[in-house]
Amino acid sequence: MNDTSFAIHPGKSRKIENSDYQEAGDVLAIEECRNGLKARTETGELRIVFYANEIVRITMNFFGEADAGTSPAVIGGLQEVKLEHYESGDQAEVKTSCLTVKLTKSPLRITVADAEGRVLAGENQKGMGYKHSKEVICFKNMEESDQFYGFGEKTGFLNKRGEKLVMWNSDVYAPHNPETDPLYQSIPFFLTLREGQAHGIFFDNTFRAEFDMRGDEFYSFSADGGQLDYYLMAGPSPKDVIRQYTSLTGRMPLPAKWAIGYHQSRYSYESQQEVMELAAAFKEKGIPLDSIHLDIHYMDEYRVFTFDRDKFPDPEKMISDLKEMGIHIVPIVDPGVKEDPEYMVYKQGIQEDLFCKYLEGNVYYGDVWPGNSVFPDFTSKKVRDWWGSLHSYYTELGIEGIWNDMNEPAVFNESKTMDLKVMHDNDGNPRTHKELHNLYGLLMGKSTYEGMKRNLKGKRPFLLTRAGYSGVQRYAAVWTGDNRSFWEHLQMSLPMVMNLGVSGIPFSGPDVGGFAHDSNGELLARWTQAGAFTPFFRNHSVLGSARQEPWAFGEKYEAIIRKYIELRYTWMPHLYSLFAEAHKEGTPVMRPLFLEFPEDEHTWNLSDQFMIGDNVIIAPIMQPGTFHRAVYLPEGMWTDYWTGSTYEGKKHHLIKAPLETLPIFIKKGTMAAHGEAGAAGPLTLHLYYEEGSECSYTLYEDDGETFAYEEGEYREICFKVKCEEGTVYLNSAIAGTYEPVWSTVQLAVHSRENVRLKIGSSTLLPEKIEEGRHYFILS
Ligand code: MIG
Repeated sequence: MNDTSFAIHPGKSRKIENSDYQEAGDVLAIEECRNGLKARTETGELRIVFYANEIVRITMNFFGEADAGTSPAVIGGLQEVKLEHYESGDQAEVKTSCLTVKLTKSPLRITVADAEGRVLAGENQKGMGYKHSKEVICFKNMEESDQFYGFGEKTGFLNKRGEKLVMWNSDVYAPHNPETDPLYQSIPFFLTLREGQAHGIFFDNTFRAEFDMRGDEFYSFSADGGQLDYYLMAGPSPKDVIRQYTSLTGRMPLPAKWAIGYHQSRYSYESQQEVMELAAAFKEKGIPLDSIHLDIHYMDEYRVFTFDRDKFPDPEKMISDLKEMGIHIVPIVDPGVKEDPEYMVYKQGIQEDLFCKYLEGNVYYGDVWPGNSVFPDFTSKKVRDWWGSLHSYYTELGIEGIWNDMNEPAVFNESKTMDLKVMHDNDGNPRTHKELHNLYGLLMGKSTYEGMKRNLKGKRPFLLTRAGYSGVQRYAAVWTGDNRSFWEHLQMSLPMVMNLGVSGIPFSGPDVGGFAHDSNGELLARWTQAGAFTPFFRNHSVLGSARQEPWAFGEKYEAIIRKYIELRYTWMPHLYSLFAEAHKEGTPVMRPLFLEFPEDEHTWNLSDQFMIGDNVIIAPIMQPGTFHRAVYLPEGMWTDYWTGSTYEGKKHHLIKAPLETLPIFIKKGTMAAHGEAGAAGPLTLHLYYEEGSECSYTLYEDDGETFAYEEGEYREICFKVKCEEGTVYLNSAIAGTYEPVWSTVQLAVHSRENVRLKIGSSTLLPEKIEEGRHYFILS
């Protein structure tokens, strides 16, 4: 693993880039097609098709007709658009109300501009072309002020300007360094922020792909094969770009509420007794817990869809006893199926021809946990349906959540994955593993999620996945794989999860406490503080490492860890409302500050703070022995969540944060809803009073476990608030038929001065005033 100096021997010359680069030939003829234009070039075809006024798809096939088909990432179809089209001499132009695409015919160049004529993607000296008659590449001008975000799951800082990013789903146990790339997910999408405005590019090519953002004049994206096929999204705000990108690739379903609570995992809890003792310990210590994950040891010799009956004699009882304690079991399911003619899954799959195989017909075998194994061919609907239905094994035991691991797919061999020559069925349109590798995790997720959903008859499944491609958000939450119990990995997890959010995946998080290496009390306490606000919140660690349950490092740390797990539940109504927003708009729950303050350059590479929604800033401590940190607060006035002190925005502040304190700031003149763990306790709307301010706040609630919300059984309350002369004017609009189970709904106005509440024509005085909070009962 460790290189010696030989790696930089002067005799090892650098490969000469672009030596055999061929540009696309000139445009010979242009004709109109549905929602756009088709251009015949010397050797191939270019298609420019508007999916919406703000989204244009550009497809170039250098060697033949452009294929209008898409990868399974894309589910959004063509919307009606009003197009204008001009052509004169060497120039052609096609435009909607939001985007203009200009073509120069000789040499072929494409310039995309917005309605104001601002060039979003220009091509000067270089356009697009190919290498070695198969690799495709496209160059775009880079502007001095361009900042780049997204690209899915990447190490390093938030802003990817100056980086090269590779898309090839890879099982990387170690290391996860700033230069470690690629990891498990491939999300070939990025957002460019330029002087406060944003646009996006989604390069829908499933081959191994590369984004090179290192230059000053150009950036490029390329792939080892296929067409040059990309979508440009006009923005103009960063949130608009994410909305547009997720209109193409889909949004997350509403999560089961238990799935956004606290998860406890370990590689592995090895017996039924150990699991029951673990659950009892949480109860006894009064630490809220929603789920326990079962890693590979629960199975009978790593056969998926089995339990080891010696160690887990009665899984059904275990699961129902846990359910009574409010705890869900989430078992791991890997794609590798053990070669064993007496094992039903293997036998059926072989008999019905459901596993990945070579063109010649022989099944592909690879070594994973169960030894010699076969791999379901998820590119076939028949296989997806079969695999999905196998999950009745779990649902009949009362299981509602599944954890997919090793689905890059990972194989224990030198290439770390399946033979690239394997020919996937791809629903009758066979393609090599080389082409479809990056889709394996996505399609396993689709199969699993849809199968679980069928089997659960109206309940929301939870799926956690390691690998994925664009669109994975429709099926699964993502955890960021095998990190280590390093402070550096806590630091790295923030920009990683923020960029996943920008990339359309709002439900993700790292292994809290760190997976490999030994954690310690201080690290686990600080990581749990940050984890309380990452969308997916699971403590997980590797076999042989120091135990990492909340109490593992003694009472001092246990108390702090408990406090922050509880805080997660206090904030649940706010978080759940944000998940509802992610479901509807694609906007991430955990946000980089630039999403809300795109014009503020202090936010452009701010990697150690994040926002929850549009008004809460979290600034975790991520170094040992550190009890102060600098916090940047953007425009506005901000309240310290713990002390109530006010801080001025557009400034850096030195904030005190002893071990029990996670710095949290709430923008004045805004709201946040709090509840209580588990019980149907009071719902408290906190309003941080600011004289002269106006705000709106959308609270979303439903049963948290079924799809009844699709039938209107939800409650959405849109509050409108004005703070004027010591009076809070409150208006609310209600939608949906669900009756929430909150015992009461109260408003807590945080204000040093006396306040009154006005709803319509009635004026209310506070029921009580405590620590600067003025409480009003609303219902
Ligand atoms: O090669 O199932 O990332 O979370 O505990 C290791 C055992 C396989 C890798 C996952 C990790 C999990 C582990 N798995």
